[in-house]
This record gives sequence, C-alpha cells and structure tokens, in this order.
Amino acid sequence: MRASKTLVRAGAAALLALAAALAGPASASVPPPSTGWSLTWSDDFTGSAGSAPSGTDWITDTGTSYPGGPANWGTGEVQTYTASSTNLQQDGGGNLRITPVRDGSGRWTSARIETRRTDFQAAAGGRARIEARIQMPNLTGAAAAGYWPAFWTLGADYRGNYQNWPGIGEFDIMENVNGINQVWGTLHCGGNPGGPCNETNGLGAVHACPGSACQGAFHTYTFEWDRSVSPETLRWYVDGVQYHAVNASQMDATTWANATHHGHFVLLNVAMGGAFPNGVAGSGTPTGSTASGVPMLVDYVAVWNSAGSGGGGGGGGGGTGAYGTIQAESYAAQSGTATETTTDTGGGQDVGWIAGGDWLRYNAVDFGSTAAHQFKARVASGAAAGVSGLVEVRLDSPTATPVGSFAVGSTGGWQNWTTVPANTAAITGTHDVYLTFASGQPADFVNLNWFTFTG
Ligand SMILES: [Ca+2]
Repeated sequence: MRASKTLVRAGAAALLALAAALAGPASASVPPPSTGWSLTWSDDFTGSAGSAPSGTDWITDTGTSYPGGPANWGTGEVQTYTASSTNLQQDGGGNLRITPVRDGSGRWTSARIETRRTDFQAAAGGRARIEARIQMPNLTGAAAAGYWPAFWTLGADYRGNYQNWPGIGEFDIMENVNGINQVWGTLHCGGNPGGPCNETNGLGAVHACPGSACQGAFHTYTFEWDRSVSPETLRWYVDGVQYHAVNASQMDATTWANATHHGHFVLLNVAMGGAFPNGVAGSGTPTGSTASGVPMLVDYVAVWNSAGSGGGGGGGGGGTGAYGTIQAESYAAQSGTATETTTDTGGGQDVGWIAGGDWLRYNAVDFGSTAAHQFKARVASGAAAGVSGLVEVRLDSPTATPVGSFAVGSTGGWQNWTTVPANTAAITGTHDVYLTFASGQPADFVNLNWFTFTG
C-alpha cells in the first residue's frame, strides 16, 4: 500500500521529534551534585559566540607537540593545533566547538585544550566523578575517516615533563575514531610497551551509545574514580550505563598508585589521523574523502567529589593548625584563582592567577590560646614592573578589617619563591582564615605556595 506524501511527512516529523527527545536538549546546565557529592570544578561554556574558552580555566595547546615533548603529540596524529576561533570557540548557545579544518593544501588544523588545574582526584577513602556532555562530530563512513575526538585526563606530573607517559596515568573517558558508533574508555598506566596496562593499547572497553548514535546526539560520558571501596576501582559510563571497570587488584600496588593516587588534569581535543584511527581503519587516515569542518560539541565538563576532600577543596574538614604549614591549595573556597604544579622545594601545587579582589578561605584554623603575632607566606611573582599588590589576612569574613598584610611585586618569576613575614594582630581561638588580595592594577601579581603563623 502506498502512503500519501502528507502522511509520510507527518511520520518523519514525529520521528524527528522523537529523535530530538531522545537526544536531549542542544545545551544543558551542569547537573546538581548527587546526594553526598559536591561540585569541585566545572565549565558550562556559556561564553559569547566566537569567544575562546576561559583562559583562567584552560590552557590552549598549539602546534604539533609540547615543548620538548614527542612529535605529533606522541600518537602520529597529523593536524596542527591552533587557538584560532576557526578551530576553537564557544558557540553562544552553551557549547564549546572544536572543529578540524583542512586547508586548500590538504593540511589539517584543529584544537586541544587542557585544564590549568592539575589536582582533580579522589582523596584517600573518597570518590571523584569527571563528566562531560558531548556530541561527537556528526559524521560516519568515509567522511569520518581519521576523526578522533577525545575527553580524557593525564596525571599532573606529565605537565612540564612530557616523557613520563604512561606511568603517570591516563584516563580516556571518551574516545572515538572514524565515526563509528562506539565510545572507547581506557586506562593507561605502567611501562610502555606492555606492562600491566598492555601498552600501547591500555586496558579498555567499548560500548555503543544508548538510544542514538554517538555522532548524532549529545551523550554524557562519566568516569568514576572510587577510593572508598577495596580494591579501589575506576568505572566508565555512557548516559549512566556502566560499560568498563578496572580495579587495583589487576596490577601491582606501585603501578596503581603511580597512575591514580594523585591529581590529574582534563583534556578535550579532536585529533586527525594517527595510530588509533589508522589501526581501526586498517589504513592511513584522514583520506581525500574525509569531510572538513565538522565540530565536536562540548556542553559542559564537571568534576565532583564525595567523602574525602579531593580536588581543591581540601581544607574543608576543619581543625587545621595555625602553626603548621598550610598549603595554599588546601583552601575550602576561593575566588578568581587557579592551582598549578609548583617547582618550589617540596613540589606539589601552588595557587596562581591571583589578582586584586581574589580570595582564598581556610576553614576552622586553630590558633590555640597563646596568641600568634606573625604570618609568613611563600610567594612568587613574575609581575611586570610597576605591578604589585597586598597579601592580606582576615578572620571570619572576606570583608573584615585585615589583621596583617604585606606588599609583594616581582620576585623575578612565577616560580621564583621567597618567604615573606608580616606582623599580625594577636590572634587566638579558631577562625576561618581568609587571604585576600588587593592591587591597584588588574593584572595577576602573586602566586602562593603555603603559609603559616608564628607566635
Ligand atoms: Ca553548556
């Protein structure tokens, strides 16, 4: 029987509406934390159309390698990463777009960004969840050959070293090649080649996207890092469906700890060509049939933590002693700053990107009954000549009168550390300590590694 054109159209419209309902909205907000969880960091990509992602949150990688790192980003991928809005921009509708483009000479450009923060982690006994809502480049078949979108993490120590992969750990939360309707989730660890993670393959699994193809709709890709169970376990989900897990009993304790017992940073990119798409295709990619200019859309990226501080929220437990070393990055709350790996004695993290108006809060710092009269802070500054500011200590409110402060300008570099003392009013008892920052110029003027109080 022959259906009328009208009925066919009505049926198609209903199917499209159903597909849209299954795919969900084109842009969603970061979901609220589950019970017992709190948001550690997120980016909803709500910037104006054509704008770059936030430079406070993200580093934009450019070129074909890290400085001194392996060529072609270590994977054989062929594109050059740029910071151009052609390759990297927010769309004004709540999404980030990463778009590979081929020029008239056949050369590919694309984009890759990574979080400045390198401290996303599950604390001992705690859990972390790293999630993004993504629509993969909407291509299949020959037109998709060589497309390699990815949402993933690397261990903090990779940044600045670039030779210690895969021992520092890599969590591939979403990878896809050649427009196939599958998500790949993988742990990389240990030595290369071989080792407990069977490098260079890693310990991975694949799963088709539920309901609609990975390329045709947004899906939620979630990695759960669980140190509250024994053995500690990593889990991978698409749209809430778990499809992969790796646990600590699958390898020796040292390899596991080296890959998972520290902070990671998050990356988003679309590569073109390289070992993974070539291996799946069984031949070189991209090809002359590959389509140019089809973006990966990222609606949001979020990191949550549960039970155990993790992330940058480490100071929240209370009972911090005023006379011990208080790590700057252990703040319970902050405004305007970001953490980074420090090369100061002792390593770890510092808090940077501090400008006037920014602040850090440390909950329930215990000064005891004998008064503190001095404050010492470990600071570094690569500020330009003429740029300086004040590091101030306030108690229990970011707008209380400062109980002490000191001025700081350039120390000769953002990792050129010096310890600066300042007198304070007599402080006893337990207080939420705020470090507040003031400056006559808008530029960042100081990095902070740690601080302490003395009598
Ligand atoms: Ca968004």
